[in-house]
Order: sequence, then C-alpha cells, then structure tokens
Amino acid sequence: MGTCETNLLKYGSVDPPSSNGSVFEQSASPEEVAESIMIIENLTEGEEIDEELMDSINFPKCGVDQLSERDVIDFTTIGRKWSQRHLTYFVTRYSEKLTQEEVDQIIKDAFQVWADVSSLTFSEANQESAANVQIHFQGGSHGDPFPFDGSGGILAHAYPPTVGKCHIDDDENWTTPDKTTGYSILQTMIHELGHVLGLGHSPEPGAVMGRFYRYGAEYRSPSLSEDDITGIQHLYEPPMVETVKPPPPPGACIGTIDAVFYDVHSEQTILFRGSYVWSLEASVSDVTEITSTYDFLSTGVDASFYNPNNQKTFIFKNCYVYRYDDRSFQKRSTTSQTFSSLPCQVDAAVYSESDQLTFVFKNRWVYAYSGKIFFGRIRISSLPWTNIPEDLYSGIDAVADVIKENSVYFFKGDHYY
Ligand SMILES: [Ca+2]
Ligand SMILES: [Ca+2]
Ligand SMILES: [Zn+2]
Ligand SMILES: [Zn+2]
Repeated sequence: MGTCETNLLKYGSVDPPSSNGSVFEQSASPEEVAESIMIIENLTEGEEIDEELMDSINFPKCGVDQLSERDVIDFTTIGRKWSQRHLTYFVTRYSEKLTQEEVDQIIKDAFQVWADVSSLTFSEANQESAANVQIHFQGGSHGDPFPFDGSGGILAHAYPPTVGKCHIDDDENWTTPDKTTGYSILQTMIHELGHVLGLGHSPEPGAVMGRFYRYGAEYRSPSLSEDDITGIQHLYEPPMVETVKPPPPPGACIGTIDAVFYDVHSEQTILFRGSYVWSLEASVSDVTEITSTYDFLSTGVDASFYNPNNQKTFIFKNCYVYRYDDRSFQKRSTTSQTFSSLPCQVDAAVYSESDQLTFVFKNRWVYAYSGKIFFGRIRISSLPWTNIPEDLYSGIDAVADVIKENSVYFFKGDHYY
C-alpha cells in the first residue's frame, strides 16, 4: 500500500497533461488518486472488485487510467457502483453563468441520457440530505481538498459511487448546448454523471467518457458512443423490460396511432401505437412489443419515416431522432442536430418518393428537408399534394407514403385519408 501510494503521487506530478485542451479533470487528478487509494483500500478490506481492476493493481502505476491501456475493455469502470437502480439528486449550489431553470433542465437531460440506455432512473430530491447525488457549481475552493483552477484547465470533477458528489468549476463560461460559444454544460454534465455512476475514462475517441472536452457543434449535445453504452450496461444492465404488461392491443386499424411508415423493400406498412408495433403485409398483420425491434423506445414514439434510398428508418421521440439501419439501431441525436430548425415532439414524418423530400409535421406546419438540408416551413394546407382534407390542416397524427399504391396516407384520430 505504501509504495503503491507513492507511485500514484509521482504519476500525478511527473506526467504532463497529454494536450493543452481543457480537461474534465486533470491527468491523474487528485480525485482519481483518491479513487485509486480507496480502491486499493478496498482490497485490504476484502471488498469485491472488478477482475480487470485486480489485474491493474499489479501494474507499476496504480492510477485508474492504467485500466485503459489494456486491450480487454475500452470503457473503464472504477470498480464501484450503486446497489440501487433509482437515484435522487439535489443541486446544492447553482451556477452564476446559467439560470436556475437552465441548470435544472440540463441536469434532467444529462441524467436522461444515461437512463435511456440503462436500468437506472433518476428524480430530484426535495433536500440535500435526501439526495444520493449532490451537484455543486463553484469556482476555486469549494469545500473539498481539490480546489478548481480558475477559467480553463479543469472544468469539473466527480466522485465515484457511492459518494455522489459532482462539482462544476463555475469560473468557466458555461453555456447551454444551443449556443455556439462557451463550454457546453450538457456535455460536461453527461460526462461527470458518468463518473458519479461509476464509469472511468475511455480511450475511445468518440466516447462521452473521454478525458478531454470535445469542441465542435456536434458535441454540444453529444450522443453516447457504443463504448459509453457498453460501459453503463456493464454496471447497470440495459433498460428494463416492462414487467407489468399493458392490456392486449386492439387491432391495428382501430383508434389513434402514433406513427407509421411504409417499407418499400419488404412492402410492409409499420404502425406504432403505445408500446406496440404492427407490421402489415397485404392482409396479414403481426403485432410485437416495440422494444423487440426498436431499442430505447419502450414508451412509444412520436413519428417515423423510412428513406428507401438508404434503407434507413428514422424515429422521432421527444427531442431525439433514433436512426435504424433497416431494423438495427445505429444512433440517436437531437432533432435539431439532425434536422435544423425542427422543434421537439413532432407529430408525423414522411419521405415523399415523388418529391424526393422529407416532410416533418408539427401542428399545422410542415418542415421540408432534402437529405438534411432545410428547405423551409409551409402550412399543411399549402402542401403540393392534391385533395388534402381540410380536417387535416390543423395537424395530423401520422403519415406514410405507400409507394406501391402511389398514395400518401394521413392518420388523424380514428380516420385515415
Ligand atoms: Ca477551470
Ligand atoms: Ca404522431
Ligand atoms: Zn472525467
Ligand atoms: Zn470538488
């Protein structure tokens, strides 16, 4: 233990940072040294820890980062996790750079990113003492032995489970992800909460759990990489399948539907309602639970469309677009990242073969895209298609271009047109 600790401290002081970029934590930060010491102490206490971690203890340096130099795994965990699957949080001090509403929303969004791909759920506690996770914005000295360093350099740090402390350096120019300047508080919060949940740093260049802050518009509201997802699911399992089954679904063509698309290759019409999906082919219909094909969408969807040119399916849910290659999940991104100017919670979407355009519907408006290029917003009543019933001018539930029949079907309430 004694020699090990000495090596750790030497590592921290001798190794220069590998880049001048801003880091979420400094190389072998005091936190990580502290983490390593705790983990080593765990050994003497006989607490059960990861096998990978056991191996790493034999390395000359005992820093948590040694894990990442091994080929066995990419994501790293710090050998500790929460035993419960529901965690509560509380903001002990708000930022001077952001409004309280902005901070609350960002924290909610950041937790949701992890909740979407794991069995974890999160909610806000009424008071600090009732919270598992405490989030604190403050610059310089902030009540622990590891003061922040002013503007730049270290942006934040967080303690491993089950400490639950997440500290954000409030001397940074924090901004919400829709801005173009400043550090994205969302990117930073997702990363730090990863530590709070037990993830270490990943060497994968695309991982949210990489050591360095990532510049660039696409990272201001970053998607988790496969590596991040594998990491969190290693600790907390994939999202739970509903154990209480909803009542058996009624027929596909009765009542309001959420979304629909026509798959020209399989000649199937795919209908979404609640947590079920219907595949209609000629007169045969097959119903399955949504999660059996579409991961992460257990509570239903807002809209969907199929692009026959690249055989990709796009599914909209709240502020996200989920892209599937045929039926396998590829990536999730925010609606506004994928389709500029597009609001959250859209009503319906369709790729029109005849216009070679994607139309996304929200209330009485239609947003038109050629690929990802925004063409403009028009009223449903001004769509270049003939015979659109007036009932649909105020908004629709779902729409599909059934190419086989050369018709566009609109769905609203019990009716389709
Ligand atoms: Ca700093
Ligand atoms: Ca809908
Ligand atoms: Zn970090
Ligand atoms: Zn701190």
